[in-house]
Amino acid sequence: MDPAPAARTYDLVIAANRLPVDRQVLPDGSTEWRRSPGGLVTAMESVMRGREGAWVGWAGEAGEAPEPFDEDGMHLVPVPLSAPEIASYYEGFSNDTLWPIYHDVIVPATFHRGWWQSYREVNERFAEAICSVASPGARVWIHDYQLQLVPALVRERRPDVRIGWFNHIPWPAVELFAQLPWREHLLRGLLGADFLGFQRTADAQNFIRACRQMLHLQTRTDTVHVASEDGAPDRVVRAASVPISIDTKGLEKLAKTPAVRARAKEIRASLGNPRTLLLGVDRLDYTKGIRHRLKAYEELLVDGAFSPPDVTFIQVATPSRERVEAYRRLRTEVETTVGRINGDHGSIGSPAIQYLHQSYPREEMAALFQAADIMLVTPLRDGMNLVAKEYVACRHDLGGTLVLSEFTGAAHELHQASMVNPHDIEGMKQAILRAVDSDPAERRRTMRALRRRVHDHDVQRWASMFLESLDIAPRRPQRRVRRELDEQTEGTA
Ligand code: GDG
Repeated sequence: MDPAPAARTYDLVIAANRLPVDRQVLPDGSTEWRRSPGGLVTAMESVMRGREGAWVGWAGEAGEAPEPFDEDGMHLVPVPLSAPEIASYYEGFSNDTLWPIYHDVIVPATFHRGWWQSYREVNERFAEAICSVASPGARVWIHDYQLQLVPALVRERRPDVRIGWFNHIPWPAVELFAQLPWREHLLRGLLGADFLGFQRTADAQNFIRACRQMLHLQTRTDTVHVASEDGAPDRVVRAASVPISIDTKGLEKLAKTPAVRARAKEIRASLGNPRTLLLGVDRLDYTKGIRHRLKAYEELLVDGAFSPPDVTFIQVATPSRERVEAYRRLRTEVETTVGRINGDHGSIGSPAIQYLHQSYPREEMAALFQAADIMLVTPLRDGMNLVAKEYVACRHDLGGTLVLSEFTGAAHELHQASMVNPHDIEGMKQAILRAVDSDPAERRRTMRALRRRVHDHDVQRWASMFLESLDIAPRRPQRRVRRELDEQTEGTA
C-alpha cells in the first residue's frame, strides 16, 4: 500500500458501493488489502489500464475509513459508513426498499423515512468524495441502485464533468416504481447524469416512461429532455441498454488449466459418477428462484422420473444479506426443503441434493461448471445473471445444457439456451427432462452458439461501450430535437 499525494485528481473516477479490495488479516495480526476478484474489477482494470483512475467506495467495515491509498495502479478513496448507516442506507433502503421494488416486489418492500434520510446523507458523502478526486472535465462512472442521487449531487458541485451511471439490476415497471414515496427524488438524482446505462432496452424504457409520467418531462425514443430551472441551458439525458458481461477469456483460460479439469473429474467421481449432475449457483437471494427450482426437482424425484445416485444436484447458495429478515426467512425455507428432499430421496453416501451455504474460490466454481451436465439458472427476476455466462465460458468441451429463466437479462442474449418460466413448475420439469435426454450433437451445436455470443460480448467490450456512450451522449438538445419538442409543447398547450 503506497500513501498517495493528497491533492491528486483523476480523469476517470469510478464510484460503487464497495471498493474493489478487502482487508485481510495476516497470521502475524497485521492487515493488508487484497483485490476482490469480481467481474466489475476485471472490467475496470481493462479500462483503467494506462489511464489515471480513481475508485470511490466503502471499504467494507463499519466506522472510520482508511486514508486514500494507491493499489495496483488505482487510486482508492474509502468512504466511511457507521454501523447505523450500514443498517439504514445499505441493508435498509438499498436492500429492503429498493431491491424488492426493482425486482417486481417478489417480497414486499419496507419503507422507513429514517432509511431514506440516511440514503441521502451517504449519497452526499459519495458525491463529495468523487468531486475531491475528479480532474477538470473528468469522466465519472457511478454504479448501481445504492447511488442514485449521486449524479445530480455531483453535477451541482461540478458541472464540468461527464457523468454516467450504470444500473446492474432491473428497472421496474412504472406501476411498481410508483410505490416509492421518494420516486421523484430518485428520478431527479439520476437525471443529473449525461448517460444512463441499463441491462436491457426494456429497463431503459421503463425509466424513460417514469420520467414522462411522474416528472412530466418530454422524452424521445431514448432521451429525456430536462428543462432548465435556474437559467442554465436545457439538458438531454440518454438512457439505453449496455448489457454487462464477464471476462470470458480469463475464465476460459482458468477452466482449461489441468488443475481445474482434474478437479471437475474429481467432483463427479466423489458423487459416484452420476449419469446427470445438475447445478445451481446463486447468492442466497429470493430473486434467484431457488425455491422454484427445488420444487421442480423434488417433484421429478416423487414422480420417479429419476433418482440418485443416477441423477444428483449440487446447489451452491452463497451467504448474502443475512441481517435482512426476508433473507433469513428464505434461508430457513430453502434449508427445510433441502432437508426434506434428502430425507425422502437420499440414501447413505448418495444424497439427492448437495447443498452448500458457502463461498468458493474461482477455481472451484470453474470446476463445478465443468462438472455439471445441466446448469439451472431460474431467477424470478435478474438484471443480467453472470452465472449463466460463466457456465458457457467454462464449457470449452461444448458439453452441458443451460436451462435459463426468461426473466433474466441473460435470456435476451443467450437465445439458444433452454428457456423456462420459473413460475411454471411443470414447464421447468419438462425442460430438465429434455436436457437429461438431449442429443449430444444437438447439445454441442447449442453450446457452440452460446459460446460465440459470450466471446464476442465480454466485459471489456461492455466497459468500452459504456464509456463510448458516455463520451458521445448529447448534452444539449440538438436544434432539430428542440424544435420538435417545442412543437409538441405547442400541440399540447
Ligand atoms: C448483480 C445483479 C447482474 C457466486 N458465488 C460465488 C461466486 N459467485 C459469483 C458468480 C457471479 C457473481 O458472483 C454473481 O453475479 P450474478 O450476476 O449471478 O448476480 P448478483 O450478485 O445478483 O449481481 C445481476 C450483476 O449484478 C452484474 O451486473 O448480472 O443481475 O443482480 O460472478 O460466479 N464467486 C466465487 N465464489 C462463490 O462462492 N468465487
